[in-house]
Amino acid sequence: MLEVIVGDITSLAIDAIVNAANPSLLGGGGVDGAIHRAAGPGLLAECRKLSGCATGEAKITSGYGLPARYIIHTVGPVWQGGTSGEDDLLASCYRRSLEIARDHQLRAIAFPAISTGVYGFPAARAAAIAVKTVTAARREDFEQIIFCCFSENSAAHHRRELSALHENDHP
Ligand code: AR6
Repeated sequence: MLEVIVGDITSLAIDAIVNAANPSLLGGGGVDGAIHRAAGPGLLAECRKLSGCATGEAKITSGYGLPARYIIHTVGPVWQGGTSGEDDLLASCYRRSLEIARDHQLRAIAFPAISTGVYGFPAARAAAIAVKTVTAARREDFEQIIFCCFSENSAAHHRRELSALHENDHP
């Protein structure tokens, strides 16, 4: 089941939440800062052992103080105008996060709107990529995939993309 909600991803009791991290994996602002604050210092200690993460890739840690069991840290692209491979790198974040979740037999996962904050990716374009990529992945492996948006505006973009897909299914 694909769902769009508005809320704080750190509050979700779910198998895994995805973090929009940076290549150091050592914390930052936005959702990354919120996740590190809520998870506590054990998370930073584990992240230090991971040797960072490339853009478009993902790595998993335990959830520590979060209600989520695991955190999948992915690094979205910084928006540079759209001609530097940003679309493909963003799609890769969603794809790799789902692959890692599947490898760990996780059945429920929540994504934030990766790259659409500090990294400046246009929200509507990012939502189209997020919905298209998640829909194309092997969704039958999951019970629940949530787009956890931080604003109504972001949620509206995701809902619009989901309904456009359904209209294509049933013309
Ligand atoms: N729950 C859900 N979504 C959130 C939350 C939250 N608690 N907080 C913010 N968002 P951003 P990026 C939304 O900036 O653009 C960090 O410093 C936010 O409104 O968190 O990928 C990292 O360390 C936006 O829609 O991530 C990197 O340096 C979305 O999450 C850099 O920011 C992503 O915004 C990554 O930038």
